[in-house]
Amino acid sequence: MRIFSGIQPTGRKHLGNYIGAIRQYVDGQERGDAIYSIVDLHATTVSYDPAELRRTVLDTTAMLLAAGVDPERCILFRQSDVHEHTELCWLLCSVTAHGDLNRMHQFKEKSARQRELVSAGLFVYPVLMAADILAYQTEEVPVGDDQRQHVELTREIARRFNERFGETFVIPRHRIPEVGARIMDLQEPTSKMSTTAPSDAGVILVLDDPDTIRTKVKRAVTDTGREIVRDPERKPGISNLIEILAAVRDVSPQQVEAEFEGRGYGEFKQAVAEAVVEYLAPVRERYEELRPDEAGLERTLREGADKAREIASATMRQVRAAMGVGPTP
Ligand code: ATP
Ligand code: LTN
Repeated sequence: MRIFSGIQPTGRKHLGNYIGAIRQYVDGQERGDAIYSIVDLHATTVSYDPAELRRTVLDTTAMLLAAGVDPERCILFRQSDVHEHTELCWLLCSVTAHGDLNRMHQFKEKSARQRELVSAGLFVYPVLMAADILAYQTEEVPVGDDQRQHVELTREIARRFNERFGETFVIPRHRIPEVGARIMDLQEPTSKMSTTAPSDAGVILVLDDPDTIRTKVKRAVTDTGREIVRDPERKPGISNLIEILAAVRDVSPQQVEAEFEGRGYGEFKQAVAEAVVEYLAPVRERYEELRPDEAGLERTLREGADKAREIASATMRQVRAAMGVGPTP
């Protein structure tokens, strides 16, 4: 089974990214033929600093390796190293409805946040994501819940292409985890934990040191009442902590509720904090070892890109032939 996912380059990956996506990448290596891309071209759709972008690609590469993504068992590469993605993005624009792009939640949110320029790239962002996925004839896309709509659009683009130009693309499906698909901000548990949150207080970074994690969990907003039960409407704060503990321990939220029945918020938070500290510590340690070797990280990305290009270029030959683009094959 072909698995593909993309992740934006930042030096600030958080617990939501880790639980919702990164750890599914590691599992994917067991279940199929997995391809993961650090999507630097997506990062250029909002204001950014070029030198920092180069660095954050390496930060994210080291983070994925530290989490257990293994270039011997998957393909790991930088999106911009495989030019097929940009070409396919353009070609897919011809079967993408402007109205569909207009409905994308992420575009609405991100465009509202831009201070200087809402770029056309930000609008076309989901088409580039569709190109990433379809270039590899992907069957399964591991992502967090916030990417559901983008994967749905990718399916629509693939269907429309196949209808218009003949059977070319596999129709992919998302793989969204049952527990931890939408980890919420600890300070504002009605918004998802995000790199771009106004404050770091509610965001647990994978690279936070143990004491910072403890402080953030201790100060997490809780709800009125004393029961430790999941009720995202009435008790978003406690529900989020239940979800985090369940995900980190790999048990169901019901098991967490049962374990903490009759116990207080203080004790519960302490258990959550210690579980998260223990969960992230080995990743942080491996990251510190791996990140300084920039030449090694670049080599990993280059080797990954060579393998990815082979697959993507085969798809592009089919796409060009089907669309009547370029010389007669
Ligand atoms: P952020 O909002 O933090 O910037 P993002 O979605 O814009 O995240 P990525 O870093 O590329 O950018 O996300 C990587 C993966 O993490 C995606 O599959 C996304 O669905 C998932 N993800 C992001 N936030 C959360 C969250 N709070 N809970 C679970 N999964 C998440
Ligand atoms: N849009 C995604 C990142 C992303 C992606 C992809 C995810 C780019 N290309 C292909 C899965 C498959 C995000 O914002 N997290």
